[in-house]
Amino acid sequence: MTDRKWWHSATVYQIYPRSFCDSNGDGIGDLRGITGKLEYIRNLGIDIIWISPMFCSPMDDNGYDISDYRNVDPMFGTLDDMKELLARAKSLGLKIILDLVANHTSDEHAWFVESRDNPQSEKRAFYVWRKGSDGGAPSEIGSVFGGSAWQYDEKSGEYYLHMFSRKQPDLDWHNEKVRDEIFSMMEFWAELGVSGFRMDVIDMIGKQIDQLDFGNNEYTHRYLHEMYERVLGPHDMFTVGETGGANIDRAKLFSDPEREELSCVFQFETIAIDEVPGKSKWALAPFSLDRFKEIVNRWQIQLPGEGCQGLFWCNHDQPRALSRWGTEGEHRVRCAKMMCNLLHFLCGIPFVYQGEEFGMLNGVFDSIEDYNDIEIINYYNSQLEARADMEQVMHSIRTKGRDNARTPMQWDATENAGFTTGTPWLRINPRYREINALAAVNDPDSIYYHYKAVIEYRKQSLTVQYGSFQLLDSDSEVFAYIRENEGERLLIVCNFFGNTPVFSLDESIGECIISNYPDFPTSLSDITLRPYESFAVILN
Ligand code: TEU
Ligand code: CA
Repeated sequence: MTDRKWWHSATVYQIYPRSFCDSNGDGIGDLRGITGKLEYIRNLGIDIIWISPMFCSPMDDNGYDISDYRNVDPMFGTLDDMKELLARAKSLGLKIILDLVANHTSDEHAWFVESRDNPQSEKRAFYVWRKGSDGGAPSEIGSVFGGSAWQYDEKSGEYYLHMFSRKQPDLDWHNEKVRDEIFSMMEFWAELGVSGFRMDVIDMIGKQIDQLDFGNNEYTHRYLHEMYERVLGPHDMFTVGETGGANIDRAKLFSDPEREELSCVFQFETIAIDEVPGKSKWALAPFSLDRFKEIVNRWQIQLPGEGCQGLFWCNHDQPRALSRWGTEGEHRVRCAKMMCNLLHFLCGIPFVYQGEEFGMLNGVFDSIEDYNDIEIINYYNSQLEARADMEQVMHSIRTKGRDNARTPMQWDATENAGFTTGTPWLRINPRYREINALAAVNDPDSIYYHYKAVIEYRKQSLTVQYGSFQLLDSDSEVFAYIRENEGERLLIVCNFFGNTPVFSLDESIGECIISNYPDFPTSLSDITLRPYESFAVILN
């Protein structure tokens, strides 16, 4: 068993501040709004809250373009509001982690302004500037948000690199001064009581752009280890790396405790299931449970011990999993509980994205004007220009667009779902009168209480935290597995769809843990599962 750490029993809750709770009626969520809801999150059994960027930002990418790392954007409040949030969280026993967006800054960050306006300054080398090649960009690298990753600057006649929007210039991590600045900024937040970081596209920091090497290299690991020695280790921080490009071997390099880099990483293999391989996220492919099982199985078997992963169904970049791979229909509640079981009994650190705990669904938007996300808008415009089939484009956006997850949190059945007294910045899901936090808290049979029970179970179960994993060979519509630790064996069975497949195991049931139906099976031999049925039991 790996050395125990304070976060091994934890479940993390992700807050997208813009959409969480608005305290002053301007239609945008803010820090005071969060502070007022900390108790709700604590009651769910959560240990750690990850707050998506609330730093000063021109909001080109909703805060993932930071212009001042050491202050709060006025849209979200003040630094004092943040201190109050941290104090309140501490009194409730909640740890707060922030989003470290340090692959790039905003082009309005003072470093970049100086870098651009004064090519002689030290700040020039904070970013990646290159001369053009014959009449064009230095190379043909594309930005994640479409178009070239190079932006021409009239004044100096050079190009700067931006892997994301043109308002998100990439920092040059090979420059020691850049690393010093970032580490000292992290220290600033550590001293204010922050317990760790979620690290945005952290697998890209070591990139060597002239070699077309995007960061899958020794530099990335060297800089993370340096960060560990300087900040993370001394403060015993919990960290999760967004490492979209990582396979299992790389995930080990990032999260092997002995290497002293990150606590855990997010893998993106599962969320790429419903896209055509090698194409963009917008090229839709059907979900395959077999493929999903294969991926989860591989990661569950190979990673633990030498590494650790953050487990998630949803975040602010992905559509709501319940809409995406589950159901919005009559079995919505059952399905959400099944998906909760599937994920939360796995080995890793589970993450819950705001609203997931009571079954929030994808946003509902009428036309392109209703959307806000830069990735969606850029995609739409590029397709319009390319004279693509716009029906198909809108279908992709409705299915995969990031705004699906960014609609305001549905707190109650009052106007604007209790999110704001003003006009919400993004359209609220029309089903908020039925699907909201208050209704869930008032219903003992709700998704919320199912999550709470599973989260509490994990906290005291070494089998869930550290046990081995064995995928059972079951019907292709069933995801069933066993976790085992020191003689204790947990069986988790998930009927992933609305059909009634048969499940059978030559074992007998000991203690019943949780089910999404009012009863448990009495034996495991040839049981016909009910739609979306899922249970966890201890085997004799
Ligand atoms: O996302 C990184 C990333 O790879 C995304 O481009 C992701 O693939 C995409 O959103 C899927 O649609 C992080 C943040 O989570 C995201 O919100 C930011 O826009 C991005 O970095 C740039 O900071
Ligand atoms: Ca507000």
